[in-house]
Amino acid sequence: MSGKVADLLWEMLANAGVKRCYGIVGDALNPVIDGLRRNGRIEFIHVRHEEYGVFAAVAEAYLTGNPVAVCGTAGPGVTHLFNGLMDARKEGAAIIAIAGDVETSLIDTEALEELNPYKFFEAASLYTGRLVNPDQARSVVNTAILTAVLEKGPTVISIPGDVASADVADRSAAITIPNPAVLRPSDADLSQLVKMIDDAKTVAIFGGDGCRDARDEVVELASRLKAPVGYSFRGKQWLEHDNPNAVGMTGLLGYGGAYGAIHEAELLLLLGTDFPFPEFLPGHSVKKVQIDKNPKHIGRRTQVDLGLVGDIKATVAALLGSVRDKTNDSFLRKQIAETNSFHDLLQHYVEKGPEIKPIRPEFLAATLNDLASDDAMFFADTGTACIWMARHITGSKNRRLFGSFTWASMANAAPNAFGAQLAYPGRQTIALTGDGGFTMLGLGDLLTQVERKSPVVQIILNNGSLDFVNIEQQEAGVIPFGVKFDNPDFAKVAEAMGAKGIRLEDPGDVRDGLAEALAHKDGPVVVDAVVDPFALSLPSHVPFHTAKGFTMSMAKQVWNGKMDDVIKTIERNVRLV
Ligand SMILES: Cc1ncc(C[n+]2csc(CCOP(=O)(O)OP(=O)(O)O)c2C)c(N)n1
Repeated sequence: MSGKVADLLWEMLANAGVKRCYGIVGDALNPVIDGLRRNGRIEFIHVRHEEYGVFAAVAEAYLTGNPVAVCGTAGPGVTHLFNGLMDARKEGAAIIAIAGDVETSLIDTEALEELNPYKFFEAASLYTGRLVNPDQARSVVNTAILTAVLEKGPTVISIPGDVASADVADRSAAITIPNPAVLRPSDADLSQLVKMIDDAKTVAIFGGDGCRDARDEVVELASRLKAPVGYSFRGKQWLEHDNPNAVGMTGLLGYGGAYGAIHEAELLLLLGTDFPFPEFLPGHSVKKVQIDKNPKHIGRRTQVDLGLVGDIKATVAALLGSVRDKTNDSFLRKQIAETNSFHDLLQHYVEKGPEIKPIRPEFLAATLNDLASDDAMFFADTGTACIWMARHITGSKNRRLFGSFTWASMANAAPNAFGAQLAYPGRQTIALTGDGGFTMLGLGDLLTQVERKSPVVQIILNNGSLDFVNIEQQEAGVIPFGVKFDNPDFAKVAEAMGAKGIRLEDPGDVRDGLAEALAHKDGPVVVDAVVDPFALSLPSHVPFHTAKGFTMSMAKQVWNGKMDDVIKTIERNVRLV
């Protein structure tokens, strides 16, 4: 290794397991990028928008567990990273952002492209180090890497070009990343929990991403307690498949018996979840116990009767040795029956789908679910794609479902899928994108996928609107506004850009079109699916304000002469078709 700060930086990142750096070059970054080129161990992924690179990196980091680097040049290149870094923070992805900085002689002079990295990254970054002296390099890079990996989130190293190209005295690039410790609650807390479980006639479980490596333990606990298991979107992929006690999701995307299960149980166990919609969680009528390895999560979404700090795997394993099995399964059977009847309801537009034009998104998603491979990776844009993925894409041991579930940014799915495809070449990678989301960020970087011949399948829900907000506005009882726009034929656009384009307008073409897209291995595919913009989605449990909001919105639309839209919405959602 030659002896510049930039060399030490890349060598340490490579030693920490970083395989890729996504970003765009620029003059402030030149000495840094030159170091990356010299090093040769980390692949540089040139993207057309820095934010796209970060979303790709977030998916790579989340799925592989490895840290991933991103970079942007001083000022605007750096600000383009920001939304993606917020996503990394919320989704818990270990990202190290290399931010170009102005020369040290210009710091604090309001120089061209200067920004204060401490202030700017404060909301997103778990640690920000600014290298103003080569002697800081080893320590700052070490801290940035360890913080990102162990605290699972983004960190920033801000580097002025003159420091990057300066000689460094301490060249020790070895880096030691300790394995996380096993975290288990105290015996006294566990005994209290065992007593609460044994005393409760009925127990329900609601799990999140914290159950990622604890699936078997949670499923066994549920089986022994005859407890229905609901989950957040992040928990779905771990807790739904091969689990006879699974009862679906609650919240706006909700389906199945989850809402009833968690509201009607005597005791609710919240496992590894920071579920952000308190209005869908029960109040004081249900006793609640929350277990999470992050103590800050305890009780912040809803008041709990007992909070335990621990890994779900270790904690539930400890419980399994102590709790008494329950014998009465009538509560569980009731919630399963509820779940089954909701699944039947969901099947309506799936079964009718082949006859309904415009294409029903339920039918599109269910057909995709049917055709995709058992280890496919699915990514949903924030928007209605989340609803259809939550309800119609089933997980399996090897399938993965991911999105901007906690930050809820638009335009995440296509870049997420691109990053996943780079990490797992050849594995089926499917982005369900909104037309708003795809034109926000996915379109420009389709060129990146084309260049790399990445076989990413992006399925655009072409509904000519920001439909999720359209639904939200109706829920709130206001007249939909600012949500409609015109689209080109995305299949033709994709073809012009060098990708494969498939346009789906007729429901009869859906199955063959999707099968063709999934079979295409030579590069990216864009499926332009013209779907029903009037398809509504209501949660399995409709809160009073939501039902009232819809009625109000419909009434106001009638008064404002939008009778056509009202009729179409009603007609297309009350099974007249
Ligand atoms: C960057 C960003 N801007 C705005 C929003 C608010 N928002 C959430 S969903 C949504 C609509 C998404 O529309 P589209 O991508 O077309 O998907 P659809 O809901 O129509 O399926 C909007 C505007 C957001 N979450 N993120």
